[in-house]
Amino acid sequence: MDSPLSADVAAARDAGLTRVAASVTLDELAAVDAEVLGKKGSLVVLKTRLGSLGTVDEKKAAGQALHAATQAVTEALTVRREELRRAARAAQLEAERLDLTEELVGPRRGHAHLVTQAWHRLEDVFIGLGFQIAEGPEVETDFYNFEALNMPRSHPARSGFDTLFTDYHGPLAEEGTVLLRTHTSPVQIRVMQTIEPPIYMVMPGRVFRRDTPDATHMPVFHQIEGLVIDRGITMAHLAGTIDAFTKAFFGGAFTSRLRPNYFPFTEPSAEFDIQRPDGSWIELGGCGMVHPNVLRAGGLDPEEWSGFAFGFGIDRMARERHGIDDIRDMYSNDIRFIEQF
Ligand code: FA5
Repeated sequence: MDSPLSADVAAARDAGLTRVAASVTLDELAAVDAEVLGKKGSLVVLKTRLGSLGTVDEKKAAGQALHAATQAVTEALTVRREELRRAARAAQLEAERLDLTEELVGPRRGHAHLVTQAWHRLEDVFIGLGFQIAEGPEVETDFYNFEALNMPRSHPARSGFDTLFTDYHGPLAEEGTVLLRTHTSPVQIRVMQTIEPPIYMVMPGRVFRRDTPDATHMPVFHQIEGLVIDRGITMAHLAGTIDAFTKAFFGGAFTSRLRPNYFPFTEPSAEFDIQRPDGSWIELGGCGMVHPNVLRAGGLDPEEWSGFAFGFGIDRMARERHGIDDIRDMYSNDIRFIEQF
């Protein structure tokens, strides 16, 4: 098939295919479709020349070539049309996409207060040491805050806790017996009353004292209480736990020590200090072996169970960790100070 018509068919086909491939919009492609395959299209008009060919074989061969060329261009158009449609859809989706990250560049977002951060970190560290978390009420009764902790009414240690009493009295409690808890130790009793030993629990929370604010005191502050009750628990377990905690919370360069002290609810009792890398010591809280009277108040037999407890100030720990001089600055509401942490 090497008549001039065949050459024209091949040329029209190749030109058509080239233009299909070069089209970058659906409109352009529709124009190519019309110009090659439309009524007066470059391939269609060639049909009119078939009649002028000499032999039947020539006509047949040219007709087949024309058909094949038309098919090739039609297929190329179909493939390219689909490609362009897909690209147009993608472009539209991109243009209509909602930018959900917009908020991030809008108003500045806040973050947890440094005492809340310390609270959460303490929980994480103790969970890592195998403890569970419990919480108790902020409004307590005299029984849980004092009596059950081996501080009966006349006990002189009560005066160490400058207590804020509520004026509630009624069917549930006598006048002067409902108070804002002065420490988290009452939660020890609540835990012992509800959970069967062995107990490995920490109890963070807010506490209240009639303390005048100064560089190391606030009237509203936070403590975290620890209670371990099991068989055969000794002072060595307490010292080991406090040291493991100190290193986990403050870092490996810190160490801890216990200094003899007195608390009515533990015997023996100790104050626990940590040593900074520069060698200086600071006091963080109290601890000791749970007093038998306290175990009994919690419903446990001191012959069977023993344990240790500790309680320290979260605000003081946050202050220490961040090297803040005055604890009052943490509650000053000065955003320039607070946002540093
Ligand atoms: C107690 O409150 C005992 N319940 C701790 C305890 C628990 C001892 C279990 C034994 C067994 P203390 O009054 O020392 O003890 O307070 C503990 C810690 O709370 C202090 O070391 C200090 O870190 C913090 N703290 C006490 N008063 C304030 C205050 N006004 N402002 C900020 N932190 C305080």
